Amino acid sequence: MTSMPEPTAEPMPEPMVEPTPEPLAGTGPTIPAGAGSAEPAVPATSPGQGGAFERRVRAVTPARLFLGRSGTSLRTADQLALRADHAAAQDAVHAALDLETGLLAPLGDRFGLFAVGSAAPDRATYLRRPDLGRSLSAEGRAEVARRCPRGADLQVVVGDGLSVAAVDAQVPALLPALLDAAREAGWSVGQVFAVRNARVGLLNEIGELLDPAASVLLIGERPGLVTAESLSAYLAWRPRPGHTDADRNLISNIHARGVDIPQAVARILALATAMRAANTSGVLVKEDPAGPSALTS
Ligand code: B12
Repeated sequence: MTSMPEPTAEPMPEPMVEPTPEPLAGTGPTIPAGAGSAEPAVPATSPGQGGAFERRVRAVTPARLFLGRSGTSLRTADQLALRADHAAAQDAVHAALDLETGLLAPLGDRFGLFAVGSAAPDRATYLRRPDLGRSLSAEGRAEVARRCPRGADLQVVVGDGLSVAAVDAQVPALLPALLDAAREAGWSVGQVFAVRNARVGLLNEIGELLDPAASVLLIGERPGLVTAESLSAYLAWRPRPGHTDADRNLISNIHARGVDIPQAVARILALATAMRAANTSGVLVKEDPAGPSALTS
């Protein structure tokens, strides 16, 4: 009986402990092509296969990465989540600002928050005519002029913008915190009001009408598929007709997975303080990379 040959003594490669970067896709089990199919075999992947590299990426972005797949398709759970987020984005754009019964109602009692309209008469027109969202309706202009004192150090305005969901989610906590912190910092604060069907360019008319030093417009951002609840604070120093985005600054991405309320308040006030120091706003004013405390001190 002949003895079996010894297995070839080829050295095994060292096992990889934590490959960098780890494979992103195509390393999972393979779904064989059907018998006689001309299609190549398609690897099936599922989340989690990226290991440490995937965890590192997930820690810095909520973007839809490493979703995995079933054959050539998204997995059902991911497909349903995508459709739900898309529906939320559409709802956020088309909803109406509700100061009477919604989440913003307590702000009416506490701060006298009231709403006026832009020159866009309804949501459908607003979406087609951004220019109309940049000025107040005639009645709105008259009401603001009647109810809001001129010449405040800081005038805060709430605009629905492209996401009412963002306003509902962020403004009930942000507005009181911002007004309190501004007063504590010694700013005189104007009568806050809301504008339906608002665009960022409204800041110019607010500046002309009320002559505040700093204006802050808290406005719903165009919703995406990560969140429909992201708010921006656009700031301008002594805004006037003819000013452009180059004369404005903003703190964006105020939402649960982005800039939180305390950070937003600190950054808004730090920017306003920097504008006051520079007597201007826009491209000549930058946030200090060392953080808001560096600007406010
Ligand atoms: C849409 C959009 C744009 C569009 C605006 C056109 C339009 N009519 O909507 C375009 C493609 C032109 C654009 C350009 C730029 N954008 Co932009 N934009 C956005 C986005 C996706 C949504 C903004 C939104 O919903 N605004 C609210 C609605 C209601 O406003 P609106 O009145 O309809 O539209 C005005 C604003 O969108 C404003 N705007 C848009 N971008 C910027 C950037 C700055 C610095 C300012 C002051 C104003 C501004 O311009 C519009 C006309 O006034 C945001 C992302 C986000 N998370 O907010 C980034 C965002 C606001 N943009 C950003 C940047 C950096 C820019 C650019 C400077 C990029 C560049 N290097 O050229 C330019 C500057 C614009 C300018 N006019 O000077 C940054 C701002 C970062 C910051 N904190 O300063 C953001 C947050 C994206 C990001 N990187 O995270 N943008």
